[in-house]
Amino acid sequence: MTTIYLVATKTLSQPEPEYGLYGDETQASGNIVRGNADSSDNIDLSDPIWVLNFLFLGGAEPACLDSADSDDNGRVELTDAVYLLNFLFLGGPAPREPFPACGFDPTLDDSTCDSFEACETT
Ligand SMILES: [Ca+2]
Ligand SMILES: [Ca+2]
Repeated sequence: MTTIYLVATKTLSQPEPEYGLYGDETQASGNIVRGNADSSDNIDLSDPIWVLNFLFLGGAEPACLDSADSDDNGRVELTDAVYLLNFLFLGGPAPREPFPACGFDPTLDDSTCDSFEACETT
């Protein structure tokens, strides 16, 4: 019997904070990496699984819905998990900005972001 392991990890860079971009109008969107739904050190299979667990299995809500909203349409839904899987394993498009480095969500929408530990510098 042959066992096939599928592993995909994309390590995120952690740039120096860009002071001056932290205007009041962007504070609400937080400093995030899109697609890193579980706010870990990287984007990997655990992120779409986190989204699916939240949506369908009663798992914990991501502290930062903006990071889980891979396609930046303002909602966290099945398509965001599919989007990530397509990116990780099928060469699909990368998550919308901010990605792959920490940054502010340029889109005003209903997604919220209470905290995103992976981009906290202190
Ligand atoms: Ca992650
Ligand atoms: Ca979405």
